[in-house]
Amino acid sequence: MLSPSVLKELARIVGPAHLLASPEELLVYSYDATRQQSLPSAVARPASSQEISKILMLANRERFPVVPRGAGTGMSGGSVPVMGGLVLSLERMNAILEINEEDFLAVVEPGAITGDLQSAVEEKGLFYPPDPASSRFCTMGGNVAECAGGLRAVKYGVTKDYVLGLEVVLPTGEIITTGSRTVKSVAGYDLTKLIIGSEGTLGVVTKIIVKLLPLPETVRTLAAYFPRADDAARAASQILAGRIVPRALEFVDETALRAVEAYLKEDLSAGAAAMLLVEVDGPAETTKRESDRIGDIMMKAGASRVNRADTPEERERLWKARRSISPALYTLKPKKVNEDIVVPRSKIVDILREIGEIARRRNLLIVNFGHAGDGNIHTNILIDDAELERAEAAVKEIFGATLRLGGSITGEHGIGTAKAAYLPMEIRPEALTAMRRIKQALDPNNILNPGKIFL
Ligand code: 2HG
Ligand code: ZN
Repeated sequence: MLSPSVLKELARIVGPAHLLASPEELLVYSYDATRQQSLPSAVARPASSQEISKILMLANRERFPVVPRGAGTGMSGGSVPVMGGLVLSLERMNAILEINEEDFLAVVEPGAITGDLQSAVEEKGLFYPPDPASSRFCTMGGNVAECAGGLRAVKYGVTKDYVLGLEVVLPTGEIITTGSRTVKSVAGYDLTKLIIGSEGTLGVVTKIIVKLLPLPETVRTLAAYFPRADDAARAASQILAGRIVPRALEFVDETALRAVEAYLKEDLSAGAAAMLLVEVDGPAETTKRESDRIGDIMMKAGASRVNRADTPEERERLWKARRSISPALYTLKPKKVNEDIVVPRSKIVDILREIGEIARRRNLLIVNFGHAGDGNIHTNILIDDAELERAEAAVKEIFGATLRLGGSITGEHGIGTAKAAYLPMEIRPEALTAMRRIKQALDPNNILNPGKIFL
């Protein structure tokens, strides 16, 4: 609980209109896409890094938790105020401050919607490649906090590969800048990379400088439908083994296909057991040659049909379907336990086979889809409340198999609260201690997003 005097002081800092405390408002800021829920005592909507600095100094003096929040689309509980306290919503700091065509960079505030940045730079012939499936709703600050990956990581990498520098308010209230506006900089420790993916536990990001690329000349999209899921997974590996790097290479299994078809009331796949959605970009001759080769590989691997999405409308239809899988799966069962394991790309067939065995043995509905091109599979266990214990045992087995194959338990959604219990499966005690020491050094009173990452 925040005392009346603290609430008064917070209202003075952000202005009374931007300090929310009614039950309805608190509810809106109490959950993320995990649907885990915990009510804060109040929500502040600051307009500047100076206001955030004052809030964090107050939090250290009065010892209350502060939980930074973007759009609440996170999938590991990162923005859920599990220990109550104050939610710090960055929604008002949403400006695209600069698009610099000479230096190929953009500067944004954390509340800017990722899709808005993509569109704004594309209008100028530039390209911001990271593309989370939720790009129309998620924020750049959230993307930095979790190091979001998304649909184009197979060719272009993830959020951390595009952030040149940051402005950050440290947990103790100091405002710092990290990195630079240059392509290169090795001055001191790389605090930019330390903050990216730290899930709002080491600082509040208030400005982000991102690198841009020229917008690719052409894009070609193919959708292939397979009667056997195994063949689709093998085709994904064969495309990469053929020395082609598509900008997207997505796998969708049968349950995910049926779920999204029902959700959108559309027949996409005529009953296929799996779909691959592949996209290449670059000069016209290259994309023509590559998409022809990819089409051949998929047919030889057992596809019954390969559709080329020639018009922007057809492309849009396919990507809308892909982006709708996650929301569609929420409609199948009361609980969606979603994972984002990542394995070396050569091991996709193996991990899918192991997950299939776990699903059969434990009698669970497990759906697989996602970024096969970079080995990042969204394994969703869809359950009723009564199946929770079995699902948790299955998660442990899936993580075990993932790590045995040389993978990682989270490719893009982060640890948050959802995977905190499993982090020691991947990270050795000595490394966990080093991480805790960093947290302790920057946040001695543990006020910034407590209860996350570490149990
Ligand atoms: C996606 O790629 C998101 O669609 C969500 O990362 C994944 O719901 C999921 O499991
Ligand atoms: Zn994803």
